[in-house]
Amino acid sequence: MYTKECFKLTQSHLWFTEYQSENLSIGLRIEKTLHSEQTPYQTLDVYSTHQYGNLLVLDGCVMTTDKDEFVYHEMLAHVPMHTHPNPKSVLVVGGGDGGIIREVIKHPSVERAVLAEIDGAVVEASKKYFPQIAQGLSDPRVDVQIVDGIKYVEDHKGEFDVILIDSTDPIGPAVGLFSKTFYDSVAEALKPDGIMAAQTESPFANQELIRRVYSDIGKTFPIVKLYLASIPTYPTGMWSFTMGSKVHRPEDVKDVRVANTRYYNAAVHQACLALPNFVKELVSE
Ligand code: SPD
Repeated sequence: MYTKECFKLTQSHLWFTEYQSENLSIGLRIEKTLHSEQTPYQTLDVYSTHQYGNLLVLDGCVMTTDKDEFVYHEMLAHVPMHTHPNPKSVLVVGGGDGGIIREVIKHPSVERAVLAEIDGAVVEASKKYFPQIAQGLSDPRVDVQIVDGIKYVEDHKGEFDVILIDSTDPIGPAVGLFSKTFYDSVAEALKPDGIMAAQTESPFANQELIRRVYSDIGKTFPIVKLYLASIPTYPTGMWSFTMGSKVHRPEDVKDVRVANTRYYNAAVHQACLALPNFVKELVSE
């Protein structure tokens, strides 16, 4: 509840603010700065916060927090991973914190999970400050490649059952990960019944991007689906993911194959595909 005490805190304490537009920002009160560096690709900051545990920030944008990371990582991974009947070979593009990899290797069918992350500093910071997120990176099935994900995808044709794109926001180094050219090469890197999914920002804040990405993925894949989850520390709290599939349909999933999840379950799998009318309008041709 907002009280006079809260107001005093806003005036006299240390806050991290993500400026999401000229009219909107989100703030988290900081205990202390744990790490700050300029990597070859972006600024990287780690803070400890009062409300959400440790917070990873890239180029001024919230990437993940200890307290709500499970929603994003489970939803980007498990909806497409369950849509595929037997995912053995998986590629994660971006996602250097390791959260998506942690979820992918919960699937017993997975024999090989490659992480293609451009910025090794994200991997190192995650191992140090987010050990519960990075824990899967040392699994013997996981191959961590510090490479340009776009190039990696171009160079590996027909190899993967599932490709997950855990990008930063569509500015700077991530712009190419939201392009039709990239989705075409993702389709080529997938096997004949492969599936891709990407994080595609907020239906309140990024409508043009969602429209374009949905249409581009729909031109490349016969099946395209947008689905939603609630992520408190991301702009507006309502977040979208877009899946492209060559054969399998997310609606046809009957069983959940992983038990240790905090957000995802069989009912959430179906429910996340149900779109509010204003989101439906965004993706209707
Ligand atoms: N504005 C938030 C966009 C988040 C994208 N990726 C987050 C990385 C977490 N693994």
